[in-house]
Amino acid sequence: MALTKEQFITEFKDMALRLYAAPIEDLSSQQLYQALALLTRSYIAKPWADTKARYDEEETKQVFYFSIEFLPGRLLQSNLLNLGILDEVEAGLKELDLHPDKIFDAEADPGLGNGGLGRLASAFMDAMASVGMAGNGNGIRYQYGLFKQAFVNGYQVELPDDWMRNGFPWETRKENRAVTVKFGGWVELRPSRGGHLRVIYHNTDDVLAVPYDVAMVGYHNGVVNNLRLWSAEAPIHAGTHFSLEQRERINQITQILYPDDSDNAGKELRLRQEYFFTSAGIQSIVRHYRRTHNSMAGFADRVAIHINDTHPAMAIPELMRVLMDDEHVGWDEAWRITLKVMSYTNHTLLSEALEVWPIDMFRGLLPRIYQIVQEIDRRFRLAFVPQFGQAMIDRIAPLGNGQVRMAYLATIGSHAVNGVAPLHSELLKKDVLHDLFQIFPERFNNKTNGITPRRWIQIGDRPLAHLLDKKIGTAWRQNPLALRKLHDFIDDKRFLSDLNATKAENKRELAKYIDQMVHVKVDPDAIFDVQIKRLHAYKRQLLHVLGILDAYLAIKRGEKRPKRLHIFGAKAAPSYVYAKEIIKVMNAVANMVNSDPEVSPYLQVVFLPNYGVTMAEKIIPGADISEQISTAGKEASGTSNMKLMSAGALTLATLDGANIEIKNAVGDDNIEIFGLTEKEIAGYYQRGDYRSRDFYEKDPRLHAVLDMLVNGKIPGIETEGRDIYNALLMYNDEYFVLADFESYLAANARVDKLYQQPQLWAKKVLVNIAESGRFSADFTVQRYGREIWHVLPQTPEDDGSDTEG
Ligand code: GPQ
Repeated sequence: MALTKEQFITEFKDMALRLYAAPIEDLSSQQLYQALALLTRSYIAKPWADTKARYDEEETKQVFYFSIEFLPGRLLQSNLLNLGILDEVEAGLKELDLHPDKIFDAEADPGLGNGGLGRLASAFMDAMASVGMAGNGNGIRYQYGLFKQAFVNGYQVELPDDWMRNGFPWETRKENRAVTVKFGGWVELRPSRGGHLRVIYHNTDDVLAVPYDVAMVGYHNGVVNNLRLWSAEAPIHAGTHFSLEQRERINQITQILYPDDSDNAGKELRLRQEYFFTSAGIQSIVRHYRRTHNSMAGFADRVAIHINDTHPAMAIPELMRVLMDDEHVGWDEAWRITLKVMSYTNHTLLSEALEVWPIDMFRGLLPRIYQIVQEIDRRFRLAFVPQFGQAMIDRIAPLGNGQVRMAYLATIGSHAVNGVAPLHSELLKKDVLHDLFQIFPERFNNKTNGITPRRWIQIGDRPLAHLLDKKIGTAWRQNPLALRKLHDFIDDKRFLSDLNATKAENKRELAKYIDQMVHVKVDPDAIFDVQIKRLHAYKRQLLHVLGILDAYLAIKRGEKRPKRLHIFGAKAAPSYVYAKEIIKVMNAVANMVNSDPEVSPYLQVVFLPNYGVTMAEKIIPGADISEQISTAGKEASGTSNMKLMSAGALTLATLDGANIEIKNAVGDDNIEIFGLTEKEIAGYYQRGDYRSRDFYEKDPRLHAVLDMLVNGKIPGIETEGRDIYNALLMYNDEYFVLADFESYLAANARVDKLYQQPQLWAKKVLVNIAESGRFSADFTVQRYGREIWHVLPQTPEDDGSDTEG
């Protein structure tokens, strides 16, 4: 859109006055933010309405991305950027003597997700709008987002995230689009005159699902898509009254986000949440379709529904229910439509994350849905037992062991199933969904994850963005593959030193931020070594900590090393005891290292509390090293690996998830790989001959480091140190930390050496940035659009996906 600085100033002052009856000089940063957000929203309104009208008019096939998590990050800057008015607005604010950053910092970060899965959903929303795809989100409007993390005496403490305290200016309540979701009760099936069944519900608990829509603004293209978040409210029936307790129970459904990342706790409220937003989404999609069509026959040509992991897998039986019970479509036709509409992404191989629900709970809460799942199960068995045998079908039918098995249901009810990086997609076929792959090989495919460079470079890393503009022009902002032009300058010494200078500037900024956050003065000349992700045993923050302890001991012995600053950000699920013990140890190690005057000139450690999208924007630009050190075969993809690469950090990694794609993209010389491969680890499992203690006994450095966990050298970790020591030595180190220790240290030594050669280092930085464009989510959603959702022509353009399996 077009907006001059002068226009903006007038309109902004005007908006502030209308809202607060005061001149801008009298307003707080929060008030200025609200005024600016509402003004921005007013710019979005027209293209938002126009986009919707156009989709309806042109009968565009629409994608609905169902996800129990979304992590959009702050929206003000990104909306201004995508509208194309960020520069004008910032210039205007400055002319008014206001500080844009202070205003941007007043925005709450909607933490409606845990980690990678939720962030991916939001990256896809941004990408779909930006490539002009008709893509809608469907999720939950949690009143409280992911807990805020604080450290008290080094222990994680969880505080409520009251993110809507000041309201959420980006949402629009659409009470005219509310639908009713039914729970519990019992179901009566009665044959009716038309020959179809009439389904009568008795004694149900009804919940009103009210949608709140959030605009998803496309980059410089006038497209504005919709993210629909559902909130639970008591229905308004004439003659029905709800007690406070009943209202409380209803409100609970959308009150809190479950804080478990990759873990299924089997709680009934969670099942309620899943059905709530899934049913609301399906009902509203069908209702909208039926406003302009007399039958459901063409539904699958207009609608694609994608389920982000299995949390929304009830979309399959729910769509069947609506098609049969409300629209009177017969089973076979309903199943044909459902299969064509539905597709599913799996995000993990970890068995504890695969959702299963006890049949009793499921049936009690969703009697009609359970009936339909039973029928899916019956027909599946009928169709495939003859060819594949009872034993195999028993293993993979939707119902078994007294449970509803959501990953199997999702695979059986979708026309496409994908993993999120080639290794992950291969392992799905080999292990977790092996039997289903035998039956439906054509459904399985890979779609490597992606990120949005608009947020991570254009907004998050302005110094780099400007340097790139100067050197290769601005085409990369529209098409990140244009970053490959950087290769032309691999021997341009001036440019290489500019790259280093830009990183140095970012590191000084990050050092200031660290000082503000945790009051530690860090040396901006150190190597900034970053590990930012959820705390989980398989991600092996512990391996990183053991590496730090080894460096500590070496420095104590008098060894000189290039200075390193280790930066951590990580939340642990509140119920995940082992992860929280690791957090305590990380904080204790940080304290010990930073307060030791012999050590701190060479080594510093900071653990920034409350890591999230907004903090990531501050950390990533200042990173020299990206630690991606999961046990091979455990990290489905990872996405912080892609973000850090695009900021020019060198990846220190195992051959896991999308690290392998990064290696293929940059070449072996521009990444540091170490550790066991997935095959080698599978070999240990098969033979059953992994003995962690052997590594402890053979390697004196490892021995010394592990002993530190229990010999009192690290103050305050008596219990935690002992538990971790035992997990590694008495319980045989489930995640192969000890097996990878030596090669991890060797890789770190190579990094130290490389960093001594600034020009060589800068070349590696250059190659990483140059090759990061292929990981843009724009390309990822286009591949989904062509190959799964069928909303784009089949002909692939050059999207950089030359390494994809
Ligand atoms: N992931 Cl199953 C989550 O963030 N939460 C989950 O519940 C599950 C997976 C992650 C996964 O661990 C990462 O490797 C992926 O990069 C990410 O999903 C997005 O696919």
